[in-house]
Amino acid sequence: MRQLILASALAVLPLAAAAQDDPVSQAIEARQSFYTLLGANMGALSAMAKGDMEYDEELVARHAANIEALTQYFVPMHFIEGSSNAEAENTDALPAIWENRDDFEAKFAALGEAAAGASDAVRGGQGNIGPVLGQLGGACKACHDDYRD
Ligand code: ASC
Repeated sequence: MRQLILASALAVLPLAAAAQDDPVSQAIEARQSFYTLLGANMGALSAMAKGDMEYDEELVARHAANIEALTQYFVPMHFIEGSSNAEAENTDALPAIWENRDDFEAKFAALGEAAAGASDAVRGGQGNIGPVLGQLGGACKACHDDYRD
């Protein structure tokens, strides 16, 4: 019985490995990891803007700097052929991305532009975070409205 269980477990290993090695799954994981990082830093800005977290100038500036750095990363290259939510599991990426590639990439570039200077802009007091969040959130939303399910 033990051998049987072990044999069965070993038999499914290649399947699990195949799923992880699949370029579509890898691309989806990569881009979602990127948005997780972006969201973690946005969340910290948001918590400080709302007063759920005490205003800490150095900490908020570091989070904003992370957002500036992350938005220079070219995440559109992880939106590979075959990885829309019409073709793949576990993704909200709409096929419209592949039909409007230039606009999708322009909207991502606009997020980078919205983030530029954020690490300085959030300094000087809690009240300075809100406008930065608004600018960033607007760029997030512009892309989500058209390209995320
Ligand atoms: C965020 C976050 C988003 C955007 C979006 C803006 O903080 O996690 O996805 O802003 O809500 O509309």
